[in-house]
Formats: sequence, structure tokens, C-alpha cells
Amino acid sequence: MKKWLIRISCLVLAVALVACGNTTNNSSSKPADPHADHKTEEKKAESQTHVEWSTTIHKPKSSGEINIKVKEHSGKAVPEFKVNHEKLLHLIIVSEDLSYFDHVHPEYKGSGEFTIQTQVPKAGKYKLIADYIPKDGAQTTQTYTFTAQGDVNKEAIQPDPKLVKVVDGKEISLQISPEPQVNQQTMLTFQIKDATNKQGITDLQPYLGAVGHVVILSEDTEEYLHVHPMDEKSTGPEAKFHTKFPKSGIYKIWGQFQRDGKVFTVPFVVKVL
Ligand SMILES: [Cu+2]
Repeated sequence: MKKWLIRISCLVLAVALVACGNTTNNSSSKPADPHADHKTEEKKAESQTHVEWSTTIHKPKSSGEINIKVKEHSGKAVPEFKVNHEKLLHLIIVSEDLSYFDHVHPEYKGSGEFTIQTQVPKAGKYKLIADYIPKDGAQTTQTYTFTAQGDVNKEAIQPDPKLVKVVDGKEISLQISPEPQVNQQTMLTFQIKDATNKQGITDLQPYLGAVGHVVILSEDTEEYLHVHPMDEKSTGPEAKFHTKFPKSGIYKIWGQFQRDGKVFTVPFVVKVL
């Protein structure tokens, strides 16, 4: 858990230093030798903020609250946050096997406190990832794990043989070029068509101020990449995202787009060599 937190802080700090404020923003930046930097990054992370988490979600399919209190290390609440992609705080909720994904925006109650009412579909462990920027600080990612009680039924995660999916009447294909390799820049291109007539969709709406958002997690949930599009103003049928995978293995990629006022999420599983 701690190792995971440190890695995440490291990733996020790297982004804050390298890409903050750019329209082309890629959270995957990481130093060439990650171990060399972990200690210093950890120190920087310690000088920032932390989160006190609590949840009343204890079992599946039963609504409860997730509470997030952002504090300085002195214990003082962090009162103000920068708006980042239209929100003060982004929260990703994933099951340990990555079969369940949600991206939500808890309500800000003031005094550094955010809350949301939600539920999870099945028993097992869930990882929460909060993404925020304190008014006088850098982009920060904090994580927490909780368990929904019951018989755990984990789904195996397998790379998709074909990167084409149909979601809500849209056919979405993903092209990754060049083939994803550790620490190599690659481009994710999503092509979005009408699943019925196969026409490219050109009226995507901005979602959180951009054509789409992509969240990527490694199979072990240790590597979290939040990637923003190359051309935020695109309305389809193509949406391109630059990224870099920090280690080899299986990753799950969720692309999120909006049309007709509705957000749709398309998942892909890929293997990085
Ligand atoms: Cu968000």
C-alpha cells in the first residue's frame, strides 16, 4: 500500500513538474530510473498534503458514503483547490480485478472535505484514487483501499484479442502505435463510429473540457496514468492521446467520451512488452 502511494506521488509530481498547464498533458512521465528519484519525490510529496479517507460502503449493492478530507501535514484543512478539468477533485473507483471502473466528482463541502454517495457492484477490494490540486500546490494523487464484504469472485484479466468494442450504440476501436513498449512514447488513437451505420461520429461533446479522458491502470493497480488528449477541441471521430507505459505487463485502459449529454466509457486491455 505504502509503496503504491509513493509510486503514485512520484508519477504525479513528475507530471506536475513536466506537464502542468499544458493542453497536451500526459500523466505517464516518469524518470528513467524511477528508484533513483523515489526518495526525493517522497520528500516533496511529504511537504504537500494528505487525505483522511473514510467510507460507509461495507457491502456490495448497498449505498454508502465516501469521505475525503484533504489536509496539510500539520493537520490543517486545505481550504482551496484549483479547478482542474472543470472539477476540484476527481475520484476513480476500481475493483481490484479492474472489472469495475467509475470516475466521479464528489461534492465539495468546504474545509478540504469532499463527499459522495455511491455503491459498488460486488464483494472484494476497491481502490480509490483522488486527483486534486491544492490552491498553492502541485497536482496530487492519493489512494485508499476498502473492502466490500462477501464472497469474492475475481474476474481474470486478459488482453483483448481485438481492440474493437461496442458501447451504447457506438463502435470504438483503439489503435496503439507504435506497439506499446516500456518507457516508449506511444499514441492511443480512438476511432468512434455509429455501430449501426459505421459512420464516423463527429459530434462528440467536450467532457470535462476536452474531447475525452483516458485513465490507465496496470494489472496490479500500482501504475495509474491519467492521460489528456492531444487535440482537446476535436469532436471526433478520432481522439488521440500520447502516453508512455512505465513497466511491462497488462494494463487496462478506459476511454471516456460524451455525446448527446451522456458520457460513455470504453474499456480495453492491452499487453505492454
Ligand atoms: Cu474527473
